Amino acid sequence: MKQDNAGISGRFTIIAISLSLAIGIFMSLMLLGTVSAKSGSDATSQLAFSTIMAKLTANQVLENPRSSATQAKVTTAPTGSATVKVPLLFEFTLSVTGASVASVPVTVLDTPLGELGAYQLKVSYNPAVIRATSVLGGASPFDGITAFNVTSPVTGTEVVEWNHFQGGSVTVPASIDVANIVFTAVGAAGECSTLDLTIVELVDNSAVSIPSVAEDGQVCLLEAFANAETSLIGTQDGDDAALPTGVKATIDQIKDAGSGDPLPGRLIGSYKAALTFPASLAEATDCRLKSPIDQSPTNCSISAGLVQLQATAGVTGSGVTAPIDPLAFVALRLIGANNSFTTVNLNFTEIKDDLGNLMPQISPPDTRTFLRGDALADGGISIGDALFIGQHLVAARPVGEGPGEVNPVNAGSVKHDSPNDFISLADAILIAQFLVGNVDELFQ
Ligand SMILES: [Ca+2]
Ligand SMILES: [Ca+2]
Repeated sequence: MKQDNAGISGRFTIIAISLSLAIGIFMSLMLLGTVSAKSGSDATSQLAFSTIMAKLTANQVLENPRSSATQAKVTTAPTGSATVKVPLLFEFTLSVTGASVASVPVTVLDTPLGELGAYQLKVSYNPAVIRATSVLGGASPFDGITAFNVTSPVTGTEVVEWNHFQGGSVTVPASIDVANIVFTAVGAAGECSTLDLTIVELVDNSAVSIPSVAEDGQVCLLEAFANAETSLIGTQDGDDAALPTGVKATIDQIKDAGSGDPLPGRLIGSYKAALTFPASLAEATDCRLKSPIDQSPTNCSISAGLVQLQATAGVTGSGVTAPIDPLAFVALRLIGANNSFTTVNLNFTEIKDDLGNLMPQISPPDTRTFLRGDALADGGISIGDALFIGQHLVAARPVGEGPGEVNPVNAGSVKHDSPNDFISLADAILIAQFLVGNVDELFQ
């Protein structure tokens, strides 16, 4: 360009020469800077240039879409760009016994030409939720780490930083786990910590920096998987002066699903259940949800052979610990003959903790079998059944399901009362009348 303009006026030539010199100097600086950056020189004069390069890299990062494989393929940079990531959401299930420990993988994707010579990474997190205790290797040739350190540069934040280099020049696959950060849970279930990943260095087999993008993630602490031990029990409703007879549902204990260990602190937030029985042999006459799990949305509806139960402990995030006895009471009347065994089932279709985690019922359904008139629950009708009722009425014999106790449903259902059945002398008298043939097996 300078030669082409040599024949034109001297004034213009001077301008042209000046312009060329300026461009030349700028290009030289660019070249020097590139080489210096790659060689890792520490010259102070290159700091400004490094800043420019950093900005360029940052721009490349912005143009390189995160977490989109389809769009990533559009990248036209001849050298390509690698991605280093931690899981977008790592669910950390808390253990019941001992420390809760989990390994979170760190993955490098799409290194140009499969070259990954060495790296140094750091991840910051919330130490009130998780603490890094070590960093383990990933896949070969990055199946170990060289050095790691945990620091707390800012209050409320902890940083684990580590590095590793491979011994040779082995190429790596398009996706390789280069490390596993071992975290111990210190927070409570439901708490989360971001995993803020920073790529300190990522170099190829010639120690040349690889353009790269970091993808952050998150760790959330989850309650241990739990099951609910529940029961269905024949009883009288202690909240009613008339003491109607029926069955109660209870949640007795929450247990770790794996170990079976009790989880006494686990909160129960809500439940849904169904009580079922043959409509020809029994009917429900009342349904009552019991405090403290009696809040909306509720259901305590009665239909033929079915009572639906549903309630919550209150607002989302609240709950109560087991045992919950009673959860609900259903006044139950036997309507069949005194030779027809009546089986009642309680199925919890849903039990949730305060965080909404499901806690399935252990060995559903809970079952009880009743026989109308069999007050002492020995499987048949005899004068002993009338005796038991008589003794109960003078407070000499308790109501219950144990030996020597008066079965409330079997006893109360002999003579039907209104609106709900209860145990009275009329029940005992009807049994006696049946035994001498005054009434039939339906006590009519
Ligand atoms: Ca009996
Ligand atoms: Ca009765």
